[in-house]
Amino acid sequence: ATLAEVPTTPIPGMKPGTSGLRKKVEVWQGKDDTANKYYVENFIQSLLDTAQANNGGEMLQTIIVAGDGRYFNDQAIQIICRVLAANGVENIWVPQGGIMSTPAVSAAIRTRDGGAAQGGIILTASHNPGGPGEDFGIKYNEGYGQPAGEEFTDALYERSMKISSFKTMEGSPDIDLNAAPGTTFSLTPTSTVTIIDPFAEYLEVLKSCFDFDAMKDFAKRPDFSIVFDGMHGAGGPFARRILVEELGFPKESLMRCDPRPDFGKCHPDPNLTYAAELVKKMGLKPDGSADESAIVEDLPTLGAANDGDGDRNLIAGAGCFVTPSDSLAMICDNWKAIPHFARAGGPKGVARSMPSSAALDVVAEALNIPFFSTPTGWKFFGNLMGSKEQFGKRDYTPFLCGEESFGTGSDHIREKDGLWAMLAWISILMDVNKDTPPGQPLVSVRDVVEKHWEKYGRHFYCRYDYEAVESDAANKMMDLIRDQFVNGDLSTIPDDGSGIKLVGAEEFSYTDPVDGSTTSKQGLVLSFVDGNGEPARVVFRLSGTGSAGATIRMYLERYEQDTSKHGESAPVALKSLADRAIGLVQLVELTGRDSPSVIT
Ligand code: VG1
Ligand code: CO
Repeated sequence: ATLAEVPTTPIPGMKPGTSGLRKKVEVWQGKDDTANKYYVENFIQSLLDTAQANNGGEMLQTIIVAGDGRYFNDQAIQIICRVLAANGVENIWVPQGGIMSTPAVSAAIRTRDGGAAQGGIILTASHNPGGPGEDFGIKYNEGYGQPAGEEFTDALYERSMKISSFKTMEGSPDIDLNAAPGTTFSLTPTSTVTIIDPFAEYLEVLKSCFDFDAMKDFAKRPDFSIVFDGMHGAGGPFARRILVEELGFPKESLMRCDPRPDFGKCHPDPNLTYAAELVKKMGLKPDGSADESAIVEDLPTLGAANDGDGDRNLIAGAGCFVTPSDSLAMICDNWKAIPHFARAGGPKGVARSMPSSAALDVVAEALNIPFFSTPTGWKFFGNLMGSKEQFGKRDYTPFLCGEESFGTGSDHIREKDGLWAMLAWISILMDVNKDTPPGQPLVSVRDVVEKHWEKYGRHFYCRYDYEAVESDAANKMMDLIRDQFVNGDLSTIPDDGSGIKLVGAEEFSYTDPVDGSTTSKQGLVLSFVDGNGEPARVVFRLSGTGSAGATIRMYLERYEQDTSKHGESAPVALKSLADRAIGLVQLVELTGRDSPSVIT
């Protein structure tokens, strides 16, 4: 093999979005356009140049390269290893099989034996479908395991527009991704690829969060059962390793836990629409309400699903879907059930993304915990969790955070963590059942949820997604909201007879309390008062994870104190608010869409 410096030209459009750069797989393969021949090489060289500049001009010594197993995963790993080696990266860690969930990569960057890595290159388009014609993506995590922030990704993009060559090892044979952990391959006299065990560090950090021995005992109860849907993504093998091999749940508890390059032709997004089979198994109708014909005693006690890269979670109990915003609030309120929090006397900081519901806010207030509302995307939680570790400032750990988009996690790593959320719920069930004798019915997920609403009130919540909208039309709608509501006069808006009144409008921007950086245009927030005088809110945002066209997200939320009304299904309870907002922003007129692609 020879080290080569290959001339190339900048490829436009390499601007990472909410979470990495996502494009159609043919773009990455360079198949769609001859100008894209070296797409992966260009991107990785730009990434390395940026990381090197950030590292005081020194090339990073240790980098982990892993993916969620989607189509093109294995070839991309080979290409990337050659570019890393040619650039002088000394240690390259690749998991056996090439597959690792995003949370597991974050754990390995932080804590791997023999010196933490300085970065991780994660090959994933997360919840987007995979396979020919579908998406592939790459994201970069820095030395504390956290997703690279906007300063980094902006610099990467700048670099990609100037690049004139990349380095690679020509004629270097492929490494054997299936070799045993510990196997090494020398790509140059100074660069080595080491195959690593994908599970080791992740399992350790989970053990530091939860009481595995107690969970093992609880798993033996004949009246407690779980089901886990891996959606053929990277989370599956981790579920097998942890739920079955460590905790002793029967292997029949797992569904779709074998990773497949095309996710079995499914959309690996754990929501009510795409996890339909699990939703049905949990005795739920597609809108998340209980299916009255299901026999509760026959249903699993707890069900969960992960997305393609294992960082998202859907949580459901028998006949009870838990919205992600509620789940976050309930984990917070039940902090005593989770050893990681209990050891410290509770979380020292909590956060949610702005579009997530205010369910967490009221718990944080009751418990008197510092609370933050951040822009969408996990990178914004990173600074808060690393406040002490990275910046030497006030410590907010143990930290709890989450997003309405089925993301939940803590400071045990720097990513959201699908399996962590499931273990958190197992821990909650263990705690509320510590006095339930064998033979007596268990306190259920539904009981926990209803009691929580009784205590704090219910924040009805759901999200409408309008996928593949024409970009111009989507932008026009956002501009209309800015002109007419954020900058306009709300007192002149005519009533529509619904009793729902628009009382405020703003565009969300964020100043990071740790490093002072600001991020603007993070969502348009419409505040309402409903017919009963209770607050309601609708947020509009454009997605930053798509690979074509625009996706409009409309987030709906309404607070209800009255316990007798808590039983209603969320989409029904929010229908008139949705109609009011859609009318105000002229969504149908501007986009031509009279219904959303997905409601979750
Ligand atoms: C979406 C979600 C956001 C999440 C991001 C990455 O972003 O809304 O909350 O952090 O996906 O999740 P957007 O910009 O499309 O709304 V993952 O699991 O796809 O990395
Ligand atoms: Co994901």
